[in-house]
Amino acid sequence: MIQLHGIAFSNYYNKVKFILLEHGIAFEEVRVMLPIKDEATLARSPLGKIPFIRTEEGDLSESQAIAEYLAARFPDKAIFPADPFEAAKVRQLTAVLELHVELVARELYPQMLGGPMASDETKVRVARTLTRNVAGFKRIAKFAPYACGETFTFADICTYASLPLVGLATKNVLGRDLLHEAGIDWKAYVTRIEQERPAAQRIVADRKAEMAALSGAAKRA
Ligand SMILES: N[C@@H](CCC(=O)N[C@@H](CS)C(=O)NCC(=O)O)C(=O)O
Repeated sequence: MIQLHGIAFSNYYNKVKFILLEHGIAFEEVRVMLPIKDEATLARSPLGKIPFIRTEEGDLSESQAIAEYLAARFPDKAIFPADPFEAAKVRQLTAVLELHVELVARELYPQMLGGPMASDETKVRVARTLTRNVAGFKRIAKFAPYACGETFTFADICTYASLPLVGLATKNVLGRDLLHEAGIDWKAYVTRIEQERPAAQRIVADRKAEMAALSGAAKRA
């Protein structure tokens, strides 16, 4: 059985978990905390990042590589649309979101999570880049009501996993929700996905349980 390694508050971990749950692919979770420093785990995830999976054939990291592997291994699950152009548009939206929006906002996460404050220079640079890139994302994200249109697709799994962090981080660290300012009602989108997808409900419940466990452990320390 596929083992999913990582922790339930990671957006990329939850992206892969969402795929597995949504498509009824059997898996088990193995909790791996960050930071990853031991060589044995680094041999399995070369940059020390979660998620990574263990398969019968070996280990695999990088959530998009994992998604592509699952799609190829379980073709009957239709993880991507059958139409080549539609599938490519789903991948395009995901790449724009993850590489040009989420990865840029990621510079704000340390401060949001109670770590080091972002410098003024970082805040200005992130705000400028994100403003441009969120506008680009908005040009292709339809929210009608799903990310790529009328049908729930893989793009929604990625958008659900990553978009809220961008809204929260920009609001928390920059004092401005750059998604909201761009006209993206990400909270309504998240509510819709959680209302209708049992996989999303499980992800929220597991994330809350993990946060509660971590905050309990921090108080006891
Ligand atoms: N491109 C990677 C990103 C994964 C990633 O950045 N994971 C974070 C947690 S959300 C992580 O492991 N951070 C620890 C680190 O970078 O050292 C993927 O898609 O899997």
